[in-house]
Amino acid sequence: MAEDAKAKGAAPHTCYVLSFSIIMLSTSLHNPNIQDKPPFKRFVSMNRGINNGSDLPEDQLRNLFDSIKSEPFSIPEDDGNDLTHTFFNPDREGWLLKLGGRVKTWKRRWFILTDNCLYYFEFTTDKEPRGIIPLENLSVQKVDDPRKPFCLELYNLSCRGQKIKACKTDGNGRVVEGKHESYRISAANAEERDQWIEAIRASITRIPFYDLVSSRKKKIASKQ
Ligand code: 4IP
Repeated sequence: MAEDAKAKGAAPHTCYVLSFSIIMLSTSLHNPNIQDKPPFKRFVSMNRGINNGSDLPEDQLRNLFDSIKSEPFSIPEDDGNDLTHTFFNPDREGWLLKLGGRVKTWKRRWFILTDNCLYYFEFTTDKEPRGIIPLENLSVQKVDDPRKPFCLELYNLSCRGQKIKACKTDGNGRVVEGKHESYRISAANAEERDQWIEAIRASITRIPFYDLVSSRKKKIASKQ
């Protein structure tokens, strides 16, 4: 679907952001616990300006919306588990404090670790995550922070100083790229911090699907 956008001339980062809004849409449309299904207009406003400041053609968004509505988005090679079930059987979930990317404010967020991603929500009952951090290529470590105790940090060892690939919803409900060079997160106590680190590490190393995708990407890159 995002490939379709790429074929139609959208920038790579547009496809990336669009992929996240597709995941969010699929979750809201097909999660049986969510009664209030987003209308097409809401999907349009979520994607406002994602194509280098302009909008993607409405008919393209309409096709995506209709297609996701008729069938939930699912990960190929996934053994039948579509994203409808993503949040029902997480590897770990709980409240954590997260430091902002540019503006350094600590926010209490409900984190869900599943499918090699960290999702965070404002409230446990929210239908859409506020942010999604794919853990592929990331590392996690314990870190001392002068402002908060029991911190851990997510970072990209090979690209220190560059932004981590992630997406979030901004104040206007639009999906935008994350602005973090690292994510600093504080747990309630040392035990919880260590359990989160362990769960995140296990998730990073466990999912063969991501290894498959990265080996495919390498193969394609080596052919170019
Ligand atoms: C915001 O600070 C929140 O901390 C955001 O967290 C954070 O986005 C913003 O980072 C930061 O500016 P204020 O609410 O005080 O403005 P949340 O989205 O959980 O509310 P992240 O990317 O951490 O989600 P920047 O990088 O957008 O400034």
